[in-house]
Amino acid sequence: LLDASRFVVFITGATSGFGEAAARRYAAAGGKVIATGRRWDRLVDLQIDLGAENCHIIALDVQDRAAIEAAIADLPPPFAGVNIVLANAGLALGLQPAAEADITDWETMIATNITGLTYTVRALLPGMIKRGGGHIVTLGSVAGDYPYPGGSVYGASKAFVKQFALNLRSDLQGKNVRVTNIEPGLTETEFSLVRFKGDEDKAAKPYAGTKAMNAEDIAETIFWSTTLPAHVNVNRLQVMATTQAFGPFDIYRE
Ligand code: NDP
Ligand code: 8X3
Repeated sequence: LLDASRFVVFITGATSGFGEAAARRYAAAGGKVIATGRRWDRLVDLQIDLGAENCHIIALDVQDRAAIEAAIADLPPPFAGVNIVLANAGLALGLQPAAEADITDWETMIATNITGLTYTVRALLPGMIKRGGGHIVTLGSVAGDYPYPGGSVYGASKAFVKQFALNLRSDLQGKNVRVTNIEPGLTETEFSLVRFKGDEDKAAKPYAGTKAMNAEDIAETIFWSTTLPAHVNVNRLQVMATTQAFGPFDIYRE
């Protein structure tokens, strides 16, 4: 396995859920973490927990390409040699049928999950190649593999992430840069609270009476995929709670 104390990990969406849990996991293994997100207070708390020598924080909205590029150009020496990118920042908004969905929700999901993710990867890739290699981990979803009612743009954005990750592998042939798309199912984070815009009752329903995965489960999966020997590349990894499986096709009847 690779020595995680040599990892320098750039994480988008480190203020909550998978991104925060991954920051803690990598730091616990001796890696250096660049934690980013919009909520500065949370980044400060994370840095206090992990120590400034292990965790560099940057307030960043992934929709802002200039801010991403500036942040990456300005990384202090111990954090400048990024060799793992965790392109994780993302969200679902709403669960209405397509014809009733809020178009601005669609715009935000596209701007974050698709455009922001491509900005992040594009900005970090040349340096990583120049330094001799690394690993890009993208956060897809089972929603990018299987359709579900109300999942229109969210699921499509995650299908984009999956195909983007696979296409990256083609372009990175011979460059020593691995690419992994992690595709989780039901996981209890702030994801549902964001999807239902702060409505705690609605947000709790997907997890009620069942055992979902938690952020640490996915952080461990991410971490594991990056510690595998350098000649091994996990292309895609679908991870579900044991309690989550598949339903029948929906047949319309008169
Ligand atoms: P959380 O809501 O707990 O965390 C989302 C993170 O994304 C936050 O840190 C948030 O930070 C960040 N984020 C959102 N918008 C932006 C933005 N414009 N710029 C920068 N950061 C942003 O959710 P999860 O941890 O569950 O989700 C992480 C990823 O995993 C997402 O891409 C999600 O789609 C995906 N996923 C989640 C699943 C689940 O069931 N939980 C399952 C499959 C995939 P801040 O608001 O501070 O900017
Ligand atoms: C998050 C999982 O099923 O709510 O990507 O879309 S789901």
